[in-house]
Amino acid sequence: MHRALITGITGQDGSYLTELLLEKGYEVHGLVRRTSNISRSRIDHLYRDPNIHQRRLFLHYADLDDATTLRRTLVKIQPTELFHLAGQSHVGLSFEIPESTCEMTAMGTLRLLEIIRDLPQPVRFFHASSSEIFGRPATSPQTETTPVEPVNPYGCAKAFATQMVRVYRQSYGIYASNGIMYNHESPRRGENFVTRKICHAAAAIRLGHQQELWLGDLSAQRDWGDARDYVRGMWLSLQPDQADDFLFSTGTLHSVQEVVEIAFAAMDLDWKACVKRDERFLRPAEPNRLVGDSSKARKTLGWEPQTDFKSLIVEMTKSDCDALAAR
Ligand code: NDP
Ligand code: GDR
Repeated sequence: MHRALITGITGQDGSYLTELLLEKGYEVHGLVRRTSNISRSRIDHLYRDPNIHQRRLFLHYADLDDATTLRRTLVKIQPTELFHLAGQSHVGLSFEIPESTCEMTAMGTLRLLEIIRDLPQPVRFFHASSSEIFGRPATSPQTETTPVEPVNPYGCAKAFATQMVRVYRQSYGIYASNGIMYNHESPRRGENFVTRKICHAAAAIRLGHQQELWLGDLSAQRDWGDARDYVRGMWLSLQPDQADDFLFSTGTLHSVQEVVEIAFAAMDLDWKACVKRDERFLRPAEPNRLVGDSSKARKTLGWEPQTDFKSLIVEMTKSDCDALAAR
């Protein structure tokens, strides 16, 4: 019996990973934190399905800074695989709230590793690391061995967590793997990440709900992939006999302006008439040329991204348009 525990189950990746694991016959447990709003829109369709919720999908309250509850939950569930995806995931915001970002993303990961170290039964641990650990790398594309040099609080927290996963693997023989993930998007992406912000705005402008879109640096570039490809990579990362680190990327850079051009064209709009620059969305430091070489994951795990950049942005824009039109 495969039993998975997912931290961050209500997030973009957590929701797709849950669907993938249920398809594969897993019993899935997810950690959720208490919030004033109980709507968990990305997993509501699973939660409302009586054949799934409380039969094959179970939710448990726990916050990443509550070691006692984390320990109790892990001891009770006895998962065979633990996917650790929870954390403050917005890079720009990490400049505003560096302490809580590090508390959750860095210390939260260490807390889980410490609990796993004491568990009587073995569990395979996956950590969602990030290309942000590389910051402004001297070489492009990056690989699993590129030196770590983060340029923002989020990247520092992920770098700490990534290295701790390696330390626990090497020192205690724990099965703990890092997936070094480059940007990945979907119609379920949070609305304050740039791709979703643009796709949502293009749809809202088309439908007359909004007139303008305010953005920061249009020339910023990222290696953008599809979240559904990347959660498959997360699962694949825990299948080899030995734990290891794997980098997941498409290997291609695109600019924020290209996202704008594709999304606005999908809605038959002239982006130059609608997009304005807003200094508030500029960051104190930007990473440089974050583009990954995922040869190791492709060769060792047989991982292959299946969606191209343009189709992804068009899908996201149309999905927002349909959702807005249905309101
Ligand atoms: P999201 O922001 O969509 O989801 C984050 C999840 O973490 C949510 O379920 C959130 O819960 C939960 N969470 C946040 N803080 C806490 C806390 N204190 N205690 C318990 N749960 C908490 O992120 P993604 O799904 O996009 O990303 C998943 C992981 O992968 C993150 O760690 C992210 O940093 C990392 N990553 C993502 C990449 C991407 O491009 N998407 C690329 C590289 C790494 P709630 O719903 O209550 O807010
Ligand atoms: P990123 O994603 O910081 O790469 O982190 P985001 O979509 O926030 O920014 C990408 C690039 O777009 C520029 N940008 C803007 N960004 C936002 N959010 N809003 C704007 O208005 C805007 N205008 C321009 C940014 O400056 C940046 O250069 C994501 C997250 O999922 C992390 O959790 C993950 O680790 C990394 O990807 C890999």
